Amino acid sequence: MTERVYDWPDHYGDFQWFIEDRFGLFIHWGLYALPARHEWVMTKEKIHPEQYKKYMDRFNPDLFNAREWAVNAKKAGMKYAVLTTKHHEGFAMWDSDATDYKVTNSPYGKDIVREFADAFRAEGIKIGFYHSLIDWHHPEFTIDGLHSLRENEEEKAKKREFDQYVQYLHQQVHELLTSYGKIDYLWFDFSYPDRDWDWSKGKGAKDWKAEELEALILKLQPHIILNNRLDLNRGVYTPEQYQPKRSIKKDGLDIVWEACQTLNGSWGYDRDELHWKSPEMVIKMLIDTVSKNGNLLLNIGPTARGEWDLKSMEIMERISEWMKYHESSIYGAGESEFPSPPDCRLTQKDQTIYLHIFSWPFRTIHLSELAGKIEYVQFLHDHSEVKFYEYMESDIHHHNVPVVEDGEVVLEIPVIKPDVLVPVIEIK
Ligand code: H79
Repeated sequence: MTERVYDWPDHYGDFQWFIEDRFGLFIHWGLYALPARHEWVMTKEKIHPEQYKKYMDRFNPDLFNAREWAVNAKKAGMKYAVLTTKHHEGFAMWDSDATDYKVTNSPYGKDIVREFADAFRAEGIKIGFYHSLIDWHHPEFTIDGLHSLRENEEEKAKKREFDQYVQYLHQQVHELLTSYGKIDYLWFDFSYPDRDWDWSKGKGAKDWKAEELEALILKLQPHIILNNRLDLNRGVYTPEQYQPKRSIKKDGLDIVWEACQTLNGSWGYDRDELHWKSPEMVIKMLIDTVSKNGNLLLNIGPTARGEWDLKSMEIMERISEWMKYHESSIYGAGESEFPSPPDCRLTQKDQTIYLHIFSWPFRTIHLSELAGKIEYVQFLHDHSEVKFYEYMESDIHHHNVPVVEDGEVVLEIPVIKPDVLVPVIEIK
């Protein structure tokens, strides 16, 4: 594979495991699982923190089994998992000393972050924490254009000491990085400084005291990986519900990046959401991401009883089936140095190329720039041989008009598409 040099701060930890693993599980779980209509419900419906508390009083996921989640994630080939320790609603999913607004004060009573970290670590899955910078519950979080739930005159007029919130934010991060063992990835969400957003006033690195926070984090967990949402122009670039057109570079260096994607458009469990992606589409998104040298962080929003709903489970099962046969085209693989044929995606690992066929063509696939370089070709799912040619019989019969161009290799594929969601051909 082409040697890559990455844009990555010297003082940050090792990201090699991250670009090797490629596939992670995002879990959005919090009080918003109870209203079950999008994790932004508090702001969308302008629910005052006092009213929203009714969900904390009823939070009791009786069917939650962290080990089951971890086993499912592992089966689907996910190598790391990122749990919402606190979303914008402000509710702590662990036994935080900084607040009473926490899971251990709900009827459930147990520390979910601990159950998550222990169970996933036991399955060999790396541990990531999502933590919201935004907080709709904390009384000193000043109102700006994004936080419309408090946009009545009385709430706006209240004097707030944002510094107190920032101290709280730093304290909670300190707790998370000192009470749950080795944390591999910290995922902040999100900055919205004035220059980028249409909201009346934003918040960015200065507001969060991000430099200070980052220094604290790296002192506590020197190897940790950070995403880029502290507004410091470093860390893992995390496009949201968007597949970039190609691999991403900065000053000629590759960027470490990760697409975060939902199964149905909502991050939190959303009972009535209809925009479900098909299993095939989700698998194609994973492939597309790796072919552009990125990771995929795929989200599930568990229910208020602590389960993954049937539709999510069905997609996860189809991913598991696919990954069982095709994981070698994902792990450790990245963008190929060769051009992809139409309706396909290439990934590459050292000298091996993986051809992912998104739309099944009739009989042949033409590969550019590979003549003389190929020794053996096979399908991944059954290791059946794929014959290849660097010229065609028809070259001779058809008036000497060449149908294979210089440097091209022609793969002879079956008329019938193999019975896997996305067939992959391994080219050595
Ligand atoms: O945690 C997930 C989201 O809740 C959070 N980031 C992911 C990982 C996030 N969601 N949206 N945003 C960040 C950007 C803001 C989008 C908005 Fe809207 C558009 C806010 C108001 C309009 C989406 C649609 C949320 C409410 C309505």
